[in-house]
Amino acid sequence: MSSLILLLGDQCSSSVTSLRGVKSSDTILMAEVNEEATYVKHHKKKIAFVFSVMRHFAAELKAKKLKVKYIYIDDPENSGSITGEIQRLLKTTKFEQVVVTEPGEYRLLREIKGWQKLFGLPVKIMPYERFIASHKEFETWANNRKQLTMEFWYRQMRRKTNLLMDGDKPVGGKWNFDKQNRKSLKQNNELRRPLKFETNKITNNVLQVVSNKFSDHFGDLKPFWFAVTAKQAKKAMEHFIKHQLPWFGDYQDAMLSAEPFLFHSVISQYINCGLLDPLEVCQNVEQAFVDGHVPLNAAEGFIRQIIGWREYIRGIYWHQMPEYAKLNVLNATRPLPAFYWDANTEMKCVSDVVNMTRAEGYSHHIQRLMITGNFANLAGLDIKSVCDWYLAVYTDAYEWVELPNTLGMALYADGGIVGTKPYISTGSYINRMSNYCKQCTYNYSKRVGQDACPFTNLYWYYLIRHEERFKDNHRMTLSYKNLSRLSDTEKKTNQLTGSRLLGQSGLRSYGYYSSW
Ligand code: FAD
Ligand code: DLZ
Ligand code: SF4
Repeated sequence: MSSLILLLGDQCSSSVTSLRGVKSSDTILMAEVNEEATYVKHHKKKIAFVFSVMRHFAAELKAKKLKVKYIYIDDPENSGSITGEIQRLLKTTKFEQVVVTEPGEYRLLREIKGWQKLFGLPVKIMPYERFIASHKEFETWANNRKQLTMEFWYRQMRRKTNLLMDGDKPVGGKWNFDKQNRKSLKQNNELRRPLKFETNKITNNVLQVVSNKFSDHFGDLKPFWFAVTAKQAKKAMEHFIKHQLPWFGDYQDAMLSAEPFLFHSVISQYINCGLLDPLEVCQNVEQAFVDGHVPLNAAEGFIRQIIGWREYIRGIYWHQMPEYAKLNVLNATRPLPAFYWDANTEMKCVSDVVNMTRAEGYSHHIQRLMITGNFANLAGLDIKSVCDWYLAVYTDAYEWVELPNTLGMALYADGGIVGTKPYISTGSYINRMSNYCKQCTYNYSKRVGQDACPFTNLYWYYLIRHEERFKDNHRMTLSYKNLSRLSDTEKKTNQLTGSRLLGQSGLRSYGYYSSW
């Protein structure tokens, strides 16, 4: 007898565990379903990307003479859910067992755990092995410590992978070269862009169906230029290593108006859906350093993002779920303003990031963290709405990676599990790292008054209203020392300006500072 192997949209890799030992008598089920495309209303480009990757991968499996049952989103019989599609197949074909590699999201794992009973068949859940560390390895590391500091996890991963190691010492004598990685960019620096691909017939069909079926979702569908096969994704990675990686470290935190990509790799969507292997990417980056093509600060900085941050974030998700998703230690409840969708705000930094997010389903890390995330945290926006926004709008977003980054890193709603202090800043930081402020009606250096910058103003009120929680945090000593210089009258004026600014941000009707 044979197995029904379910392959999810973010498992499009021939090394995925559920395909190990696949027999010609097995059936591989791949299904485009409404439930996965709409549990948050994903960006049109993300749906098109996932469907196109799925269709291309199904074709590769068929070319290997494997039996693939592929369900299209516009199939009139489509039940709309993964569970429904398995049930439909079980009605017509007998299988000995269902095999699936563990999914990346808790909600789906919970559903899968109910299948054995529902289908009356053994369900084998295989581990997802395209990470460097297993769940057990992270658990063991996390259970032994009070503070889950990424830097220490990263060192463990460096030792494990032997990347940029010289025996048991880090190459260059230091684990981390981040201090060199904070340069700002001028508009006239020569910028390299990610490798773009022409669409083929398969992708054009997907674009048509997504345009018809998901027209009310956020985001522009075209131009669509993503890699949709492992071969193309490899080319995109090689292009990045050759043309952008040498400057990745230097300009990692820089932001430029209308320039979403700068020297970033734009490969997270490829890694997350299975087209690229994270360890192989890092090995290629290390080789570029060994060959003298890229400096150490760039290679180390990039490798840290993947074997450090990416692995750490995934570890935190599975270590903390399901309680993690409900955390809201700062009681942030203000509704998400409309400008997160329509970019209609005077804040140039925010409108620029929302516009590029709409156009590309992408913005880079510092834009996610220090623009849209920073504002959400400072303004006390509702945690779930903000997390759902991030999950919907980025082509690389899956809950395992989106949630700890948003709820934990950007919003501090987990009370310091991911970050020991909130990632907040005034407009001065944004001005230093970008060219947004020069084009803005607000003045980044002004805390109060007619042209006060919302970031600069709200930063101080954030310190005031969360004083009890943060005043003894040694990483915030300087901020609280500065706050102590403000008189009560100055604090009051700060609040009045803040009320007006929140009003301009579309938040006035939800209450003034006094309601915090
Ligand atoms: P680069 O800047 O070129 O970095 C290289 C790679 O490192 C990325 O491709 C990615 O695989 C990895 N990486 C870097 N930082 C992180 C991180 N903090 N967590 C996990 N991986 C990381 N990343 C996602 O993949 N999906 C998400 O849904 C997501 N949501 C985020 C939400 C917020 C609020 C924040 C602050 C960050 C989020 N990130 C997310 C992390 C990071 O912003 C993206 O991985 C990165 O911007 C992707 O662009 P890139 O491929 O050009 O990355
Ligand atoms: C993201 C996504 C989308 C948009 N559509 C599908 C789909 O139709 N079928 C499918 O198998 N997977 C899809 N995915 C990826 C899943 O949402 C992903 O597997 C889960 O979120 C677990 O990470
Ligand atoms: Fe953003 Fe303030 Fe700068 Fe305007 S002045 S771009 S709102 S940081």
